Amino acid sequence: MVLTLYGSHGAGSAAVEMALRAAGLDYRLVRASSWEPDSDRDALLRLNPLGQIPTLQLEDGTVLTESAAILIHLGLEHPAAGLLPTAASARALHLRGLVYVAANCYAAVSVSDFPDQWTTATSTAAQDKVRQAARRQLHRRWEVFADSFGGVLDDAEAKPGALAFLAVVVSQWSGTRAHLLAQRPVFHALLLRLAQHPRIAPSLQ
Ligand SMILES: N[C@@H](CCC(=O)N[C@@H](CS)C(=O)NCC(=O)O)C(=O)O
Repeated sequence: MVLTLYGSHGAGSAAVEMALRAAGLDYRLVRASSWEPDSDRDALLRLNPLGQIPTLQLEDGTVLTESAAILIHLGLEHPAAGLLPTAASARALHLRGLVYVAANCYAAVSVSDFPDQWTTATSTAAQDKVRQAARRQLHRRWEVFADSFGGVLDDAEAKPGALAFLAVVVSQWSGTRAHLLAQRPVFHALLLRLAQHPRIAPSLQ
C-alpha cells in the first residue's frame, strides 16, 4: 500500500506534505474534507470518524491523525530529513511547540470555523460572538507562541523543520497574520520569510 495523505487546499494537510517532501517520500494525495461534498469524504470518514484532515495512512495500513503526531512520527522515522532537532533538549522544545500549536491554536481555529458546533444558540449573532471569542483566544495564544518559540524558529530558519511547517500553515487562518503583524511584527516577518523557503513554499501553493 502506498503512503496516502488525505487533505485539501488551504488545509493543515499542507504541513504534512512539507514533511513528506522533506523526507523524500512518495505519497498519494487524496482530496477529502468534511466541507467539500464532492471530495473523497466517505473514504476519509472510514479512516477518521472525526472527518478531519490531515489524515495519513501508512504503507502497512496504520491510520495517523493529529498533525502533531503525524509530524513527530515522520520526524522520528526519517531523522535525515531534519524535521526534528537531534539534540534532546532542542527536540523537547520542538515537541512542546508542535503540541502547543495543535492543542491551543488549531483547536481555537476549529471553534472559529464552526462556531455552531460550540454553542446551543442558533442565531447568527450568538454564533458570531462565539467566533469572536475563539479568535481573541487564538490571537493571544499566537502572541504567547511568538514570545516562547520565535527564537526557536529563528534559529531553524536556514533549514526549517516540523515546527516551522505547522506554525506557517496554522498561522494563516482566522485573522492570525493580521493580528501578529500589529502585535508581533518581527515574528510576523519571520513567518513570511519562512513561507518563501523551498522546504515550505511548494506545499503552500
Ligand atoms: N486536531 C487536529 C485538527 C485537524 C483539523 O481541525 N483539521 C481541519 C482542517 S484544517 C478539519 O478537517 N476540519 C473539519 C472538521 O472538523 O469537520 C490536528 O491537529 O490535526
